[in-house]
Amino acid sequence: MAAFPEVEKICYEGPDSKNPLAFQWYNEDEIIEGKSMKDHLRFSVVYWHTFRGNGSDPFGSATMVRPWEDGTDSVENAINRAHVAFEFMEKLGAPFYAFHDRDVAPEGATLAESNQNLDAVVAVLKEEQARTGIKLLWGTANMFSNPRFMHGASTSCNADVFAFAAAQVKKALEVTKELGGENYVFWGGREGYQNLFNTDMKREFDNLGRFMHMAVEYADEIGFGGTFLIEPKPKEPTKHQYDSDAAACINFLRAYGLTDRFKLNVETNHATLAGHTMMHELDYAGHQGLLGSIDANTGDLMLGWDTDQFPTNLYLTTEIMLMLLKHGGVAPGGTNFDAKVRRESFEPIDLFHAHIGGMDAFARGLKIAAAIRAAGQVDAIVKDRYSSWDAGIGARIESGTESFKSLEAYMLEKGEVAPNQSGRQELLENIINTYL
Ligand code: XLS
Ligand code: NI
Ligand code: NI
Repeated sequence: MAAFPEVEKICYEGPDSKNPLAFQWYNEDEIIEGKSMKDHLRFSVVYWHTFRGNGSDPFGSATMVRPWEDGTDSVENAINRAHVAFEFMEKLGAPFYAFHDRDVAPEGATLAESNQNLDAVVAVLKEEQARTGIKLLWGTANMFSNPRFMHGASTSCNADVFAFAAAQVKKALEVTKELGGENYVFWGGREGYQNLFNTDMKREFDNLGRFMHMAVEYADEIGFGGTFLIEPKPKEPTKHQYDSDAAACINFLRAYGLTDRFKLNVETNHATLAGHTMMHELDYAGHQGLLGSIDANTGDLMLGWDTDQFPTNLYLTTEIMLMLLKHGGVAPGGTNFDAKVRRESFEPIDLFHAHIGGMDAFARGLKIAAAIRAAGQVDAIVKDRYSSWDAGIGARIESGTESFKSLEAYMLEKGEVAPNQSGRQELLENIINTYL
């Protein structure tokens, strides 16, 4: 029985369409900068928010109406839900999805039972992937919900918890490989601290590094060749999370010798929680060659927490797409909607409205970004701004032939610097607005 009987396959109808169950901008075969929109964007649906989110918040209980749920935490219910998930993704036309181990299958009383439950559902996911052609963007292990992870997973003060986490990631890697997952994500939800008086930070970092090396070792052993991704987030649920932003993650990867196997999965709401823009985080990860994938969502200016709203702001999606195009695209990562419908949007149809809006906002951002790049106005202003480095003293400094001594001699002779030029910020902002 169909879970969404009133919804047909969502199609592209163009900007003039008034049909809320159609795309106005996402035209998957349209070619932009030599590549289809589908390949540029690589949209992915998340299992946790979309199929497990129940609308509860710290102040109130579940609101979501999900008629296919039987109210139990059984494997049978999980299998039925997997069919619903694929019906949804197929109708939406999303080429990828992502999940945590505990999203798709119930945790059992023991690790062995949890693994068995997972295997039962993974068999169904595999069939559904084969039936629909939908692929796994990434797998991950939930090492933050169960109370055993109260002090962290690989950074726990309890060595047994490290061992449990290792066993859980081992299984999650096997499952990700079995399903042809293209990446594997670590979001260190509780890898951080609440208080430094009780924390041996150095030991926790060393154990985090050790854990990541074990993951790489095991991936090699089973032949999982996907990219490992660390997802930066500064806080929530911990007060300070070790993977706080792109720069902190990259420093960790360098310090522990992991940059050849790891990249970053950058999320908008996490960037803003860290006091950065998404554009900043993408440019930072990108210029370090470590931009792996994005979690597409947005926060709320009035709420200082991870609200994980669907992205609809064209200015934001334009900035993101400018960065993705600049840094060579997002593949083998994707645009993963780590976003949830509001608890007041409790009907199943709202899941379609949310994803259609997010996909259209990104498709439009892609077109706008490509138009800005094609016109070349912005690039020309940036190029001109740095032109002092293209010849003369700038070129000599960059080629490595100058020193403090030679620069002193140059400046003593010249007496004062060449006059500065305007940064043209307002002009650039005006130019961007002409494309929106
Ligand atoms: C939570 C994170 C999480 C990761 C996957 O804030 O965004 O959903 O994406 O563990
Ligand atoms: Ni998040
Ligand atoms: Ni995320």
